[in-house]
Amino acid sequence: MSRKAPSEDTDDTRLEVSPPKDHAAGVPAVAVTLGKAYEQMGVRRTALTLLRVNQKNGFDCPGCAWPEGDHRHVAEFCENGAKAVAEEATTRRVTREFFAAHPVSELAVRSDHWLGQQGRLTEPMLLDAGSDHYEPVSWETAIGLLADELKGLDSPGEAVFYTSGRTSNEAAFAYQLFVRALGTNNLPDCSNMCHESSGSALTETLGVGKGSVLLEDLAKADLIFVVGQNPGTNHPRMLSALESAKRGGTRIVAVNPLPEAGLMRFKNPQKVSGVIGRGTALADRYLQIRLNGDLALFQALNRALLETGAIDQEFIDRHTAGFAEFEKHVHALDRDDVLEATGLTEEEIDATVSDVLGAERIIVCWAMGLTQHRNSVPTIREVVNFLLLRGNVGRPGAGVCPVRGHSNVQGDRTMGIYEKPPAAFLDALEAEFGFAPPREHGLDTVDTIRAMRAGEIKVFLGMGGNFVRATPDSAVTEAAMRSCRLTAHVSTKLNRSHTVTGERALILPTLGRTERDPQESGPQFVSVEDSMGMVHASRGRLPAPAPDLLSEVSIVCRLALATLGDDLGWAAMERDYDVIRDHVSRVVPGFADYNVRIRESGGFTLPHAPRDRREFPTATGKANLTVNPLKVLRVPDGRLLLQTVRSHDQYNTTIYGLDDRYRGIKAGRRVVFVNPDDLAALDLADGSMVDLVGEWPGEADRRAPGFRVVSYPTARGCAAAYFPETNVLVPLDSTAEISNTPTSKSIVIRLEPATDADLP
Ligand SMILES: Nc1nc2c(c(=O)[nH]1)N[C@H]1C(S)=C(S)[C@@H](COP(=O)(O)OP(=O)(O)OC[C@H]3O[C@@H](n4cnc5c(=O)[nH]c(N)nc54)[C@H](O)[C@@H]3O)O[C@H]1N2
Ligand SMILES: Nc1nc2c(c(=O)[nH]1)N[C@H]1C(S)=C(S)[C@@H](COP(=O)(O)OP(=O)(O)OC[C@H]3O[C@@H](n4cnc5c(=O)[nH]c(N)nc54)[C@H](O)[C@@H]3O)O[C@H]1N2
Ligand SMILES: [Mo]
Repeated sequence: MSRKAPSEDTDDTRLEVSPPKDHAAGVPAVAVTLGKAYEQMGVRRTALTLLRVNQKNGFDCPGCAWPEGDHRHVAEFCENGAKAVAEEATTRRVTREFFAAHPVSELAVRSDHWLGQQGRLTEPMLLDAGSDHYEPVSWETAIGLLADELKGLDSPGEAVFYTSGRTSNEAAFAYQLFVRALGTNNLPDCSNMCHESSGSALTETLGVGKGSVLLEDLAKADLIFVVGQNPGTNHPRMLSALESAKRGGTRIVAVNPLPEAGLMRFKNPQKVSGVIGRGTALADRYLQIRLNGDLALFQALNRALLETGAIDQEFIDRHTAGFAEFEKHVHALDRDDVLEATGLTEEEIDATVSDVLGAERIIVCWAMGLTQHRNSVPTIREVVNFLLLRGNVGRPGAGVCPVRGHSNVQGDRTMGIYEKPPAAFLDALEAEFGFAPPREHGLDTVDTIRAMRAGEIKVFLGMGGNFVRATPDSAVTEAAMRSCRLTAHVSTKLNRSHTVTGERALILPTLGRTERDPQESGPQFVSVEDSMGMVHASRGRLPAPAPDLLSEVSIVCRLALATLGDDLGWAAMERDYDVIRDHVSRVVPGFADYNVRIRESGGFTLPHAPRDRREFPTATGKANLTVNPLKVLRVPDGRLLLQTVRSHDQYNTTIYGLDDRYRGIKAGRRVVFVNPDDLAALDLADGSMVDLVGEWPGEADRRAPGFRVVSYPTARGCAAAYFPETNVLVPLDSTAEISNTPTSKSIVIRLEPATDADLP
């Protein structure tokens, strides 16, 4: 029954490069969607599955966290959402025979693409000490073994519990409860590598670490900034929202070193006009900023607003703190520094000021282009300053819009997946469950790797995700992971983290979003929170891909029971997820009557004090204007600043295919995009083969070998290449101030002639 997976890794010798596209979506996107889906699922299953994505009675798309509107199209899916679904609903299977045929030493050298293409994991597997093969074990054995390791620790802090952002609210709540009942806050998550900088900046300045706009606000805005984000690939449904906003007269400013196709022009595949017309020109203004130039840009806009007096003084007086210091600092901003940092001209900045002056209501959207730099937190604080100056927080059509990545990464945080839980959350947990949760902060993602490297971590458990591949400094991280006694992963698909293991390793296969989840009390559903604080139910319809799979909730509850006994009622939580939701309703603010409201069509919106009432639960009780010194990031002569991005054919470390259609790349991933003037200055030809060599003071160079140079219209001095192949170049200690997020978007590199172009 299995559709055949590719038998060999595709190498990059067939790589084709053509000019980048100037628009996104439209007919090719639909064709690609259906093609990918048929390839993985066949025709009948494709129809059954894709028609259920994001429908009110269906499952939440595992693609991204962009919200669903009220008027859903029959097929509210996008090309990349469909790829995410097809990847999960594939009919290919990884069985015990597969593991018997493929030793771990062989799997370890396969590509990420090949590993992911083998299909769904079907039964628990154990890699015993000294063995080169995973072997099947019963759930009881697997969970018992993990529980015994946890019980045998000298202290619970010797274990870490990672979460990726697909985990449902119910599973996440049970998971963090288990971890805290065990006695640690070691709950690193993918957010630490993603929007942590947004959370840090927004909590400090507005009092809530989440976005302050709802979907309907986009259409009400006069001006929307899309900064450091590639929605055509990573949040395609956002393009429909931007398109309809534009039809209502909203202007859009795109700020990006790359002229991303989706930002420039969009053909809506859900509309006839999108299929036959030229589509909508999205960005009214495109600012080709240098990497890391955003703090300078927003500070320059702020200075212009102060100078022209075009600020909302009443809002500032009533609702903000820190204006005097902020004003003084911004007046001293050096114009030359701004031009150097941004790479923009005075005219471009002045024209953007005019856009701002002409706009009553403004929204700023952003993603990884703002969050993964050393100064990301100050940069996002400056964006908040910009919005506060004209009272653009807490009224319709205005606000902050960090566009979240994983489909439930925001919900996981709300449920308590956080290594630095606020005291109020722990108090509520204590009141509900009657144990004293640990108060000491736990380890985030980067600190987890450091602790592993220091030999302080014995057990690693991953709730989804692909820890060794998503994290920075691959060589360092892999060695760190191997120092553990036991590494275990709750996963749907095979990935690199199953091959870089501790002394022993477990694979705990689990159900996905798209699948039915029957428990003793009947069929269960789960719930998720999108990027705009909407909570809604998700019901899978497909049968389990194998008889032996457990849900994430079941795995957590059984592990907790085996480790801690049943004082907290794990068996009841597993039997009926309503029991978990009842606990949540008493612990997490905004979830009163969870079980009733989650059953209402479309779910419910969580409260957000700044958005709803212009109340700011910060240390000062007001929205904080902040002082953010500009330090121009100067790269030494002959070096480039590299950003690591997603292609159109991947979901983080999951590689769907080897094309990046909008950027003109076919059949290969080892490419580095460089501005033609930089190529000339470096005396390098388009198409030549190079190694990317990373430089970090005081440490040996890091090398990613064998990349093809692609002459590309990116900003001067800046390069781009895909992750995870380039994670080897991101130094573990190169992290953002305050948020500790790896600086995946600013890495100093030089290009050297390839040492061995045949390397992987
Ligand atoms: N299909 C698909 N969808 C996804 C994902 C996926 O991998 N595939 N991943 C999901 C996840 S977890 C996340 S977090 C999101 C990620 O969504 P994005 O943030 O859109 O993803 P990236 O590919 O990292 O793109 C970063 C963008 O920021 C720009 N940029 C980089 N540095 C700077 C800078 O200094 N300034 C400015 N102004 N721009 C900059 C880059 O040119 C690029 O356009 O997408 C989510 N959705
Ligand atoms: N250089 C560089 N590194 C980066 C980034 C970057 O821009 N540049 N981006 C960072 C960002 S924004 C993020 S969010 C992280 C992502 O880090 P992760 O979330 O750790 O990585 P993913 O690739 O999304 O994880 C994919 C795996 O999740 C498992 N999985 C999929 N669905 C489910 C499910 O429903 N349940 C369970 N239990 N498992 C499931 C599958 O086994 C799959 O192999 O990577 C970060 N790393
Ligand atoms: Mo992310």
